[in-house]
Amino acid sequence: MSRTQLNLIAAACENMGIGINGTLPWKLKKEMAYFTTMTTSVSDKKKVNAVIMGRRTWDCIPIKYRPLSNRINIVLTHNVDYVKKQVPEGVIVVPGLDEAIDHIDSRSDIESTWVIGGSSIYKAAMEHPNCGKIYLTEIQKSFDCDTFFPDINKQRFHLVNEEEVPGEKQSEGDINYYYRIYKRL
Ligand code: FOL
Repeated sequence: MSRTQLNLIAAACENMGIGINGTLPWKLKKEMAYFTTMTTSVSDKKKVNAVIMGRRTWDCIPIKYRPLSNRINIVLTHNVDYVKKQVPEGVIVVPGLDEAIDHIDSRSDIESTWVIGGSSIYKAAMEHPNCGKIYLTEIQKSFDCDTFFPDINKQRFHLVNEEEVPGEKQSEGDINYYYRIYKRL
């Protein structure tokens, strides 16, 4: 029996866009700091968190920031042998979500697991029995996007108010957003 719970984290705009031309459509410094804090924070100082991402999301992270520091980086690709040669030592390369979960289950030093995109990985994670919560930043503006966050099935996921994230409207420049959490029923 797998003990790994998948938490999704994403920022999406009004049209549910999450990316354009292999990058983020916006530059939101505090929102990115929230991503870093949420994916890095542990309650047991002896442990670390894991981040699971698709190969294109790996490519979208600036070279100076990858692998994402203080987190176990797991990259999903159908081309494991090729991608393994392209990423630094220590990065885990696996063909799918189930293999990523098996890897995490096999070790005792991982506290929580964050699925950080993109579209197809979010969709697979949302449909996976191990899916727990979705941490979605809802940006109150439309951006030109070519990749989108998959539909959240509101029958299976409901909006919750958790103490762990600020509930009030956030603002950076002329952009407003909210930190939302959806929990699986
Ligand atoms: N979730 C949320 N809430 N916001 C995001 O921007 C986001 N982005 C991704 C996945 N989930 C998200 C995927 N894209 C970095 C860059 C792109 C990216 C994810 C992470 C990155 O470079 N992160 C660094 C900090 C960079 C900085 O401070 O500018 C890190 O250490 O986390």
